Amino acid sequence: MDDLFHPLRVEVFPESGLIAPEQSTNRTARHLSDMRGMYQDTQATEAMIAAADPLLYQLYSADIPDAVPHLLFGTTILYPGKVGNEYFMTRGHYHQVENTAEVYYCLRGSGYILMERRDGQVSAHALERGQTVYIPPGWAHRSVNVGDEEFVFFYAYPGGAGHDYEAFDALGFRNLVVEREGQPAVVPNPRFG
Ligand code: PAN
Ligand code: ZN
Repeated sequence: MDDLFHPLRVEVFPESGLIAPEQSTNRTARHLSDMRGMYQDTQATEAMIAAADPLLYQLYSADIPDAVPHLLFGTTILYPGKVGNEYFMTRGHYHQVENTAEVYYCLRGSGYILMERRDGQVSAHALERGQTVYIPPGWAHRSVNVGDEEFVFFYAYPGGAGHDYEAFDALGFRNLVVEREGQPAVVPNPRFG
């Protein structure tokens, strides 16, 4: 029963993104093989999967009921690297309950948060330690690590929001973050023609 849930305090380590105690958290790991077809360079994707199938990111979530009226929170640790010229990134999603927002607070490293709406509006914000992005309701979001160390951020969003990943199966996000002359650049996704 949700109303039997007790107040909880955990420790969030900003360098590692780990949350203690371990029994109060859940961990999810995503490898490149979980993201087939999401990077433009499918040859590089397959070669990297065959060689080592790198771990792209991990997600720690506090063990809180995923239901209204709770607030879910945790950390994402996105490792540095690229597939072809595209930086390591999360899958990205809309919340299934569109009327739900989210906050990301950067603890370490540097990245980009790509956002877009179903009507085609797009947004891209660089995010560094100490900076926060607000993801309004209705905006899909994907994070990208453009640095050479882990990109770590704390997130919080309403319980029961759910995740819609399928919206990006066909074409991906409208913007990509690629390396151009040694610098990150936000460019239009050519799959949108
Ligand atoms: C975050 C993301 C997390 C991983 O907790 O779920 O960064 O990204 P994907 O879920 O897109 O793989 C969040 O936005 N939750 O709603
Ligand atoms: Zn989200």
